[in-house]
Amino acid sequence: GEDKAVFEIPEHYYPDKYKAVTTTIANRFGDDAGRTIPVRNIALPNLNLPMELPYNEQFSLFIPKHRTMAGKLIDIFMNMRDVEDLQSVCSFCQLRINPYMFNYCLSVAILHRPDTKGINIPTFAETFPDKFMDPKVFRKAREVSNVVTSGNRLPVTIPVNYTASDTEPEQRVAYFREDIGINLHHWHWHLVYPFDSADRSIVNKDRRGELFYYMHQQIIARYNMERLCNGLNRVARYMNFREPIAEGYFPKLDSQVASRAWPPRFADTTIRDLDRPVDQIRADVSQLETWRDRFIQAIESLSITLPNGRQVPIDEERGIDMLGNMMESSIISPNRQYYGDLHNMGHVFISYSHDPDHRHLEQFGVMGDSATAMRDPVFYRWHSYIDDLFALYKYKLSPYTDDKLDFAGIRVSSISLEGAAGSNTIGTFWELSTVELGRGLDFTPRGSVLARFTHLQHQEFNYVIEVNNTSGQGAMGTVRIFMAPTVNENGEPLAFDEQRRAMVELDKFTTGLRPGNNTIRHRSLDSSVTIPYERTFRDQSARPSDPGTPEAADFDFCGCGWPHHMLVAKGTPQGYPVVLFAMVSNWNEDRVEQDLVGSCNDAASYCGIRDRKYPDRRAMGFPFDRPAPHANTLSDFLRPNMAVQECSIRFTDTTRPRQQRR
Ligand code: CUO
Repeated sequence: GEDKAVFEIPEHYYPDKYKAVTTTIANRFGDDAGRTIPVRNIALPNLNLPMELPYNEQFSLFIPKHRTMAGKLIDIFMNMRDVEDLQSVCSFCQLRINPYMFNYCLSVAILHRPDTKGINIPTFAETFPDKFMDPKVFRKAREVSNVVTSGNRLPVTIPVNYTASDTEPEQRVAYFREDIGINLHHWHWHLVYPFDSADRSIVNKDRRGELFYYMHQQIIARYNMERLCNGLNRVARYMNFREPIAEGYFPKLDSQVASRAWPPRFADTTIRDLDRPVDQIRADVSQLETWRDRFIQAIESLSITLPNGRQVPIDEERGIDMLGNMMESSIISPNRQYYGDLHNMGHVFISYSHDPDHRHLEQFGVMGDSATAMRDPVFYRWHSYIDDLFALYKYKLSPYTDDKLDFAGIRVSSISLEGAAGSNTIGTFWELSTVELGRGLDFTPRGSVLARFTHLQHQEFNYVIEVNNTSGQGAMGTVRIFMAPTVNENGEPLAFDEQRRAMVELDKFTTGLRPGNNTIRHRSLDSSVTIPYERTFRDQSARPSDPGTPEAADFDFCGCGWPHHMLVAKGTPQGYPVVLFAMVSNWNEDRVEQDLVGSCNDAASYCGIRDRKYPDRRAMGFPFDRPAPHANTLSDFLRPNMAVQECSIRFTDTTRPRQQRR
């Protein structure tokens, strides 16, 4: 049953304009009240800075001013003595602080305070569904909830392909860009890895800069495979900031908070110098170029200039991590003054290209918000370029030597796939699922309002790996599974260097190896990259029943993770050729000594583990993160502890309702 609680808020917490209606507000919620919780009356901290952002405006993590305000609010939330004080300050903030910023900062605080680990953060798609779907849905939802009582409501259907027609070639991959789960993952990732806070420990997480590089590199690899499946070229880097951006994007999203439509970007828009006093942004395009040149200079010279002018060498151990922090950038950049804020400001320039001087009083486009950025084709062009800059560094490293790649005495004789679509074939199709909209509507429906949407799905499968352990004793190995396209846009085989950069991580797990032959069977569902559908969408029916238990806490943190329904690319009706790769590396060289009890670690590949070290000592993307100039093809690269298998992804153009799938 519904157990709604009412918070009894000290009267002076209400903003003046609400004072008269305080009783009404109380009464309105009072109907449903199961119990009343008095909110502690505390000496309120100074909230002037975060209150500078108007209530009804958009909020962007990429805008330096917003970032500073959010950093301040996070610190306020982090510094509250206990949960009751936190609750008290929140009830004060709720009617005053911009809701997007409030939600973001509170979510960061809940994730990072030791005393809030069991507290549920409502899924973002529920809180702000307007960032994820066609606004028509909300009009329909209002009709439905006004007319029909909650038990009899039919779900509202979110249309497929509503942002562009087939005339736009980019529309062929809109199902990927506009996937709700993918956008939720990206929002969650940036929530777990904030750029800014006075509390450095929130930002300064183990290998955070490297994970920024790797997680986004993987997004590009995945998107490129998706494009190749759909007859599109791999994404073109956005590298000349003076040239127009060919792709337009018309998001067709409305902001319920700002009561505005998100602005579009027309085809062939060029970014321009920004002068928007309202956002306290004044920046020239040449600034981006200067930062870019300095970043490249650091890589060329393999040394970083510190604020005091000293040079520190970029060492192999920490290099990519430092570069990631410099690029993003976050407050742990080794020199933010000098290397600036290239990646974040790229988002800002692009998101304001339609109104760089605010003359039309427009807000930023979807590139300005981590919850919506992945919808826009230009996101991938920008991040391809970012990835190329990181790759410049990786090309500076010497190739892995045999002792890094080999695992003495361990031979992987084969890898294959078994599943419903036949051996070494993965079947894909459309699936129709349901998500709860109730919480995030700007009116208050009684009971639930469901929305149905269509997304890509695949048939589950098993990896079957045959490993021969000739060492004469038991061993522990790390199994690393990747998938890559085999041919380019013209059907020609990919050279090894292109193919290694196109490798998509599918899974990584530890396994014991008895002496002799071992058959390892591992389910696609258990991927270290993905989280299950139920967790992406916080399906309430799948939720551990007792809030406050460790399981419930994990459930809340673990919103970060690639959505499982997007584990593999769509494929083609004829069967899209891919190569599956498996390697077993020596666990003694991979392992990180730490206690994982009570931590959420099943999507660690792209998200890391809460409050722990990244659970793999190797470079992220190993063994494909470095070039191997001696290898012209993948087979040249193979060692006895690796195997490959040609596979195929076969797409069937049917839509199946979720429940009847298994
Ligand atoms: Cu995730 Cu550019 O970093 O969006």
